[in-house]
Amino acid sequence: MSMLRDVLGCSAVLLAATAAPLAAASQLTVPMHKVTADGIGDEIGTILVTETASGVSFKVNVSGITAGNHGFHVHEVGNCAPAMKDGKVTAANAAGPHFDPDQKKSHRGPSGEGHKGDLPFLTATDKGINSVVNASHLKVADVAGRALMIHEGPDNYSDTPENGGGAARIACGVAPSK
Ligand SMILES: [Cu+2]
Repeated sequence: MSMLRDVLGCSAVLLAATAAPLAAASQLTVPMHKVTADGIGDEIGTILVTETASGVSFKVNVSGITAGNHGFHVHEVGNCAPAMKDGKVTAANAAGPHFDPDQKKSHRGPSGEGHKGDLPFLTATDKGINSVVNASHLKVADVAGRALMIHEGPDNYSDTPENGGGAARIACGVAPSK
């Protein structure tokens, strides 16, 4: 009997050890695509979203983006298709606004005080973007099933101009759901 208990005890420990990593999907790979009013275009790279001890890191590796700073956010809806905005078909507008579950209705950048989807802006060289940015106010679960968006313009982390000035949506990717 005591041997049986040992066997059962042992397998229970093994089960717990193998189940834990499966329960916490702590990394997502997001394929990024060019987006225009005509639709979703070529894949231009990926973003690796990883849960860390201090939030979430975004490892961005994309090409075909003009050199300079670009606004970068989590948008509400995991859909990169064009949709109507102010009477015009607009690139990736189906992704909706910045992820804002707490109804802050303010764009404040990565401080965590405004839209939860506000992230640090990205900087492209003439080779594209190859960098890592971190958001301490997020978990991977906040990103799952939503859209990651790169804008044409920079981001001054304020509401003036609207959404930090990023303007057009130029690259978009849907994060896998959990
Ligand atoms: Cu955005």
